[in-house]
Order: sequence, then C-alpha cells, then structure tokens
Amino acid sequence: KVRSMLDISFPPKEEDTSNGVAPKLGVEASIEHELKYRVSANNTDARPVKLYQSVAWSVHDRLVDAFDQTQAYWKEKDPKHIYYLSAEFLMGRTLTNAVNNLDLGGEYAEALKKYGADLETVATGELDAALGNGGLGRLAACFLDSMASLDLPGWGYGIRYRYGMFKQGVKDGLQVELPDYWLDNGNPWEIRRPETQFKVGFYGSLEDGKWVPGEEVIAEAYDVPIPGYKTKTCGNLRLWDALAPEEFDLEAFNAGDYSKAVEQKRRADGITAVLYPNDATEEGKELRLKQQFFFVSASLQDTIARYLEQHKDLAGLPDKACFQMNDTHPTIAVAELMRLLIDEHGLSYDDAWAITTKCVAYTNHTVMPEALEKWPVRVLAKLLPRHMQLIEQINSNWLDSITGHVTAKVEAELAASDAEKQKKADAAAEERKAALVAAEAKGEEALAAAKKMVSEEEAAEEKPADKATLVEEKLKTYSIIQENQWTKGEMLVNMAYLAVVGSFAVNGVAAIHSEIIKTDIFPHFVEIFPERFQNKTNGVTLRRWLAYCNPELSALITEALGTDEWVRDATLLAKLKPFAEDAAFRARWREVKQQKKKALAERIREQTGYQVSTEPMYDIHVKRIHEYKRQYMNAISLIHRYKVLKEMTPEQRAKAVPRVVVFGGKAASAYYMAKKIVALILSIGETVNNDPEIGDLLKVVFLPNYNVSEAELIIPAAEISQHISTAGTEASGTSNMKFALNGALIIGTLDGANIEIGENTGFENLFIFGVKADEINKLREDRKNFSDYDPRYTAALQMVSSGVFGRPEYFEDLVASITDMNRGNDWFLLANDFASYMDAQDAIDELYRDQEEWTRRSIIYTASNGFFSSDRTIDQYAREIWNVWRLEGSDYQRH
Ligand code: KOT
Repeated sequence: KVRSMLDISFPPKEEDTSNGVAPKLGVEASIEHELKYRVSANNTDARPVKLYQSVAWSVHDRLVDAFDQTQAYWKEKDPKHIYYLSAEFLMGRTLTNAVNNLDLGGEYAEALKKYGADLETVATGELDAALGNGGLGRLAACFLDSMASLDLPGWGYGIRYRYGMFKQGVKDGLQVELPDYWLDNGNPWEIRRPETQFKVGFYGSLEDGKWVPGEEVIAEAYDVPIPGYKTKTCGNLRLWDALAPEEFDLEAFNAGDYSKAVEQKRRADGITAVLYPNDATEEGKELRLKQQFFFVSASLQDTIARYLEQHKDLAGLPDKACFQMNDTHPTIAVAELMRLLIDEHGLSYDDAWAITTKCVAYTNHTVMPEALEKWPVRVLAKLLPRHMQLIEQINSNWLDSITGHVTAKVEAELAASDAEKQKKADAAAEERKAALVAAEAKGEEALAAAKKMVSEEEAAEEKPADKATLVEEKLKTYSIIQENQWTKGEMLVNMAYLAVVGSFAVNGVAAIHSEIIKTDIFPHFVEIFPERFQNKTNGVTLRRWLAYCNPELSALITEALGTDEWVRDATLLAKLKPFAEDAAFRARWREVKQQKKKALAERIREQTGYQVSTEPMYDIHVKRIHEYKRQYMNAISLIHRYKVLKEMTPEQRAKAVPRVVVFGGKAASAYYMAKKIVALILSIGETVNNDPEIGDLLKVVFLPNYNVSEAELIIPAAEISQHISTAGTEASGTSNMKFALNGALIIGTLDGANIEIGENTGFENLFIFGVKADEINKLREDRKNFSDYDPRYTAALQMVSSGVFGRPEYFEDLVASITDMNRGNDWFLLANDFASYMDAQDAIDELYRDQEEWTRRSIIYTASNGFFSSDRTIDQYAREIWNVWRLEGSDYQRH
C-alpha cells in the first residue's frame, strides 16, 4: 500500500493541520513545478543534476510537512528528549533514504517514468554530505535514523561544515586531497533558521568573577529533517553555522569600522569552514577546540531556551533532556552547562552540578592514546577562561570527594607492604646478629669490621614511606588536570576524565572494548563508580545498509520470509537460516551477488581504468587507512600471492583461485605512513594488474574516494571482507556488520565487534586468525629480530626494498617501521600475525572452490546478524541510559 504524505494528519485530527502550506501538488506535478520554478529547467533540458534537484525539492516539501507536525506534537506532549552531541554526522546522500522512509518509492518511480529516468540514477546527482571522517560520524547518522524509526524524541546537534571530508584523488601514484564543495549546488535537505541564533563567546577575561568574552560569534541553526522508516515521526539534525555579529546586526556594521567587521567575518567563517580530517587521532589545534565549544554552547543554549518556554525551574531539566556526548569532542559541555546554569541562570554551584551530572552521558570510541583528547591548560585558559576556572573547581571537588577512598587505599597498601617489610627486616636482623656472633669468635679485628658493616646496613634499610606523599601521588592519577608526560611543566586537561566525572553513564561500543576501557583506560574511576560503566554494542541501520543499497538481495529476503517486516525488525532475518540449505535459493542468492559484482566492476573501470572480471572472488578491504587497521599486512600478503603466482607452472595456475582485491579508504592528509600505505597499494596494483602472466588471477585495485555512496556500491558486491586490526585496537568497527548483513564472509582478528559477529554467526563460519588482545602487551615487550620472521614476509618486504614495485627509496621508511627496532618496531605486530593470516587466506581459497558451501555460509551471515541493527542499539541506549520513551497512547504506536 502506497501512502501519500499529502493526507497525513498528525496528530490525528479531523481537520487539515497543514495550515495550507503543505504540498497540494501530487508527486508528478510537484517535480514539474520544482523543475520549472526552482531550478529553471524544462523537460527537454532536464539534465541529471537538475532532475535530481527538482525531485529533491519535491521530497523536501513532504519532509517539511512531516517534520513540522512531529515537532509540534513533541512540543505539545513535552516528552524527555535525547540530544546527540556530535562533531561529526556522516550522512551520505539523502534522496533514496528519504523517499523510501516516507514510503513514496512507488510514486516517485512512477512519476519519473515521464523523464525516462529511475530513482536510482537520479539519486547519483546528489553529492554526499560528508560531515564526518568514518565510523564515528557514520554511527551518529545511523543512530538518527533509528531514533526516528523507533519514534523516539531525539535530535542530533552538530556543525554545518562548509567543507566536509576532503575528496581523495590519485595522482602519480599518490593520494591527493581536493576540497569537498558539497554545498555548491544548494542543499535541499536543510532549512535555514535565521530566527534561531545564539551568541557564543571566546577569549576575554574574568572581571569580578564574570566572564567578559573578547570575541563573539553568532550561531545560526540549520535543521535537517530525519524521516523515520514508515512512521510519521520526523526527527531533527540541527547544525550550526557561524556568523560574525555584524552580519547579524546590520546597524553596527554600518556604524562600525569596516575592516574590523571584515576581519570578524573572516574569523567567524573560519569556525565552521572545514572538518578536521583526522580519524582516531587528535590534532590539538585551537580552532578545533573553538569548533567544539561553538556547537556545544549553541546546542545547550538552544535546549535551555526551549525548555524555559515551557518550564520555570531548571531543576527539572534532567527529566526533559539528556545529552549524549559522541566521544570526548563535545566534553566541554560539562563546563558550559555548569556556566550557563550558574552564570546565566543564577543557580548555585552544587545545584548546577547535580543537574549537569544527571543530564550528560559519554560514549568512548577509542583506546588509541593519540586519539584521547588532552587540551593544554594554557590553551583552555586563554580561549575559555571561565570554563578553565570551572574545570579547576570540578577537579578540586572531585579530588576532595575521593581523598578518603585514596587514603584508605594507601593505608591498606602500606599495611600490606609494612608487614612484608617487617618480615624482611626481622630476617635481616637475625642474620646480622649471627654475623656478629661469628665475628666475635674470630677476634677484635673481625668484630670491628662486622660492626661497621652492620651499622651501614642498618642505615641503608628502607625508611617507612610517608603516607601523605603517597596519597598525593596517587591522587594525581585520578586528576582531570595532569602534567604532560613528555613536556614537563605543561599542564593538560584530560577530556576523557572530565567526561567520566561529569556523566551519569559511560559506555564503550562493543563488548571487548567496554571491558578494555574499564581495565586499561579508567580503572580508578571504575573503583569509585562501577555502576556508571556500560556496554552498548554498535549497530547500523538496515534501511540504508541492506534494504536500499541492496534492493535485489532485499527482494529475495522479503520473498523468502513472506514479509518485509525484517526492515524494521531485524531479528526476523533469523528465519532465513533454513533457506541456506535450499540449493535453488542458493543459486538465486549467488545470482544477486553476481549482479552486484558486475556493478562494482563497472565502477572500477570508470574510476581506475582497470578491467576486472566478475568471475574471481571479490575480496574487499575498505576503511580509513591506519597502521592499526593493517592494510599494510594485507598488501604484504598480496605481494606474496603475486610471487607465488609468478612461480607457478601454467598447470598450477589453472588451479589457482582468482581474486579481485579492492582497497578503499582515505589517509589523513598529515598522516605520513598512511599515505605511504596508499602509495604501496597503488604501486602493487600497477605492477600486478599490468603483468600479462597474471591476467585475471589477481587484480589489486585502489578505488579512490571511499565514502558512504561508494560503500553502498562496494559492500553488496563483497564476497570476503577484511577486518584485521591488531587485537585490542579497533573499538568496534561497523562496516564488519554491513558486510556480514550483505552476505560477505569475514576474515578478521578477535577484535571489536568481530567477536560478537563470531558469536552470532558461529566462529566456524568466520576466518579468524591472530593473537588475542590480552597477549599484545607481552608480545610488544619481546618483539623478535627481523631475521626470525616468516620467510614469506621477509621475501615480500625484500621485493619492496629492491624496487619490484618502483620507488624503493620512497618506501624505505615504511619498511623500516615494521623491521627497525628504532623506527616503529612493528608496533601493530604485523610480523606476529602474518603466518596465521596466511593460513586464514589459504582456508578462504579452499572454501571458495566449494561454491555451494560458500553460498550457504553467505546466507547464514545475513540470517545471523540482525542483532547489529542500530534499532537494537538505540533501544538499549533509550532504556538503559537515556530513559526516553515513545509516547504512549499516541499516533506513535506502531501497528
Ligand atoms: C577519534 C578522534 C577523532 C575522530 C574520530 C575518532 C574515532 C573514530 N574514534 N573512534 N572512532 C571509531 O568509532 C567507531 C564507532 O564507534 C568504531 O566502530 C571504530 O572502531 C572507531 O575507530
């Protein structure tokens, strides 16, 4: 049944609630209208981009209608809201998602026939909204979809970057970064709100305890409607743009100093100009802190203002608002909420603290030390003097509150070590006594010497430790403000510690990760508040990542299950299991995979010029380029594979299992080694793909500019996917879930969510290799000599160094990073895992020869991984952290 948004009445009422502004035109007429009046094209010159624009504007109007009604309804019912604070939202394209979530797919397909177009093609006219780096930003986008689909009152809050993640190109075998002009053709998915503006201050000083900012900018809201899947709920992503105060106050601009005004505009523009392209690394730049404070302050002011429209007393804020901090990037919210409550709304420090710590929760996404944010006190005190003062106060109250605990701990340790020491001292005293007796028997001289020795020994004996000093030392390990371990004397604010102290809940993003943060990152906080720490295993939206990116497989699933309910209730996928045993079904499953491989092959040809066959196994390794993710280890294994193929006789080659290996991923522009890894993959491809002896047996492709839209094309085509991070380094991973749901088998380590995917799918169905997380520290300590390595590994690296793939000098330090004790010393333990990685690769080749068994497993993967729907994740957040609920007895009830 196709439902039109035109006749939505929400909340259900007899009369039309749309105030006459709702689109009155049908889909076809509205496209026509937009084409003529908005983008000024007619049917004959409706080029793809213009057609996309008019379709998008037509959908926009329907979205706005749903949006207005939802927001008005929430305002009336006043339920508790969740505010997801995130520096990144990696939304990708919107058109397909919006049309299908609004259940208008049929109508738009029909209307587009007139232009000889289909929705899939029209959708390619849209540029990705790439306001994120990778997993963390994409998770935020999946969460918005799930909140709306579960009818939860939820908003996202972030930054409207004018330049998102850079576009990656390839030139002369190297990555090049190009600007992402994503707003160039306008953005039909946002609604500018010039009426919603807040002042955000920076710098300045404290005068009589009051902050007088030295610089002010205006935050202006843009709303991006978030349609739930076949529900009337339409949530909101509110993104902030920065304006100079003069843009906002024209009179002052006219009266004031022109060049000063221009300078102010330049500074304001700078705040929202560009997304920092670092994934899981921090760049301690003042501008980054400015961005963080900018969006956090605007979001908190906005929430409080809306709250105060309906309530007098801020004491009730925790019943109406919960702020979920997506990693530490929004952690300044702890201090800013305190400031707003105390300085702007007159609350006492204690009342403000009680409210803040009931409103804020924190999600940790990484244990990589270089990603844990620590802002120098000097930088914070300059940019946000009042906040620095509040952080000092928060820290000193925190340390006071635990001094009793720490003292007791020190006393217990002292008591234990005292007893130990006393035992030692008693034994030593006995020995000395015996020595004196023995010396006495030997005469005067021996006795004198023995006495001297005894008194020296007694003097050297350990003095009892000073308790106060020990308590002070231990307290430092709990302190939010700590000395920089590299730059002595420089004090740093540990943002993760501030987040833990200021939050009522702290969670990791996969089971193993949530344990690691408890044992390795926050053990001393766990002592104090064990109940604060939780796990919320990540998930992905099945709308974008199965239903819409793989309509062919989805149709097959729906046919088998006799319903498409699995799109909202992913647990239903389990009913697919029996079909794995049905040979006819397997043949159709393979047929779909083949179709998706064909589409990817076409894309590879377009983007790289390489012609790849659709017969070989499609082996995919796509994610941000990082040493810990070990694309480099895969590259080394491919060099070995190439070498083996070269050495084979033609008879042996005829029996080899051919592969197309596809890499994709961006290297942060300043990440030296990551860029070299990209270059190495490109070079291997250049050599292997042009080697006539190899032909279709092996192709190594680096597909440039991996992003959400490319992922939607690549993932459905994958037969094997690689998730091979050093155990204990990948917090969760989310593409592993997308691949599994699309029936790609996984080769991976026991890391992040791979473990839970293994538990759900059956570990025997994955290709698991490598050491476990708890072995890593010891292995790092006793890393071997280069000469001890697996001969295949050594030979492959030798080929790089000797120039088989060109540019040997360029790759010299990449090789050194895993072979030289003083230049990296193989921190991510490629050498340790290489042999078992190769065993897993052999097992893959072996299984691929048996296409029936391979397909059986592929179906088992899709059937087993409904758990990784972000609907499940969000339901857990809602119940176990946020305490937000769907409105009872309303139109929200799903049928
Ligand atoms: C950290 C600093 C800056 C930008 C991004 C990060 C970041 C990204 N930290 N963790 N992530 C990834 O988050 C994903 C979603 O939880 C995880 O699946 C993935 O393992 C993290 O690396």
